[in-house]
Amino acid sequence: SSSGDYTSILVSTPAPGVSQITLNRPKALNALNSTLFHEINAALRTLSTDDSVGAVVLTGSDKAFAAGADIKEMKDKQFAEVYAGDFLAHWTELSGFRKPIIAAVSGYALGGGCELAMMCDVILASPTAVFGQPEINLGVIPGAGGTQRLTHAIGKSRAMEIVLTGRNFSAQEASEWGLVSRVVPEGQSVVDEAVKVAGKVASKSRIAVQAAKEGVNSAYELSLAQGLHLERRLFHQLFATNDQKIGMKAFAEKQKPKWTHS
Ligand code: CO8
Repeated sequence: SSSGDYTSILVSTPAPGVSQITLNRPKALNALNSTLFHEINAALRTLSTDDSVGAVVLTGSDKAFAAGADIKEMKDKQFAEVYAGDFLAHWTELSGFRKPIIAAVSGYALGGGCELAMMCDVILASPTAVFGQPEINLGVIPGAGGTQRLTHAIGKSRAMEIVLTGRNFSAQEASEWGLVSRVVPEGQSVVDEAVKVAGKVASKSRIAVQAAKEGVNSAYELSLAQGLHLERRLFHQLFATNDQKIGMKAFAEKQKPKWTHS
């Protein structure tokens, strides 16, 4: 579907090869209800088959990346309904998207909002970003990666403190702990910076980028030996591409490579 069909997100093209998805439920601080998530999935499905798109920026507003799953939508649900219907299982679709997603986080990234950012490949934060997994304050626990991806990213003791106390943490802490790749300096737009990173990624060979993402992600799933094996096989496979020939030839001839993405 075209971006005109969406009610809770905006889709734009801020730079060549870059698509931007902006969460747009300002009155609810971008709380993630099912409409919003289905729209993210639909947009990504379209972008996945659009050869002009090399990378995606996912962002919210200055005040909120996303303040979590929509509590008002969840509050009256019963066990049988959430279990039988596998409530929120559709949230996992984004993590299977094969092009890089750069999250640009300003303001609140809480609960499902923090988990959504962690499903992305790179997180950039503005100094105003506030992260947290406050689910414990609602009588539940994180359900979309907060006990898993956060622990991988920042370690057990810190993840335990955050998940058990429900306290928020700052952009500065997120950066020191390695959850975000960096905090953009005050006065600089985190979205502009994310578009720059995405633009740079989009300027590379798409097929090499895809293999690189697959390789890094496998570090979270496989043993070191299996991961190194997969990495070497992916590396070998790239010798079957035109872009490997183009890239290495261009280097040897001191030229700029013109990728064919094949
Ligand atoms: N859900 C629904 N509505 C929300 C949410 C939310 N998560 N967050 C904010 N809103 C709404 C508020 O209700 C308010 O609406 P209204 O104007 O109609 O009263 C509006 O947004 C503005 O919010 P506030 O007035 O509260 O704004 P403040 O600036 O005073 O406070 C806060 C901002 C601190 C972010 C506050 O809104 C807040 O604490 N929000 C809730 C944060 C939270 O608990 N998030 C976790 C939710 S649970 C979750 O994400 C579980 C994910 C599980 C995934 C499982 C997958 C299988």
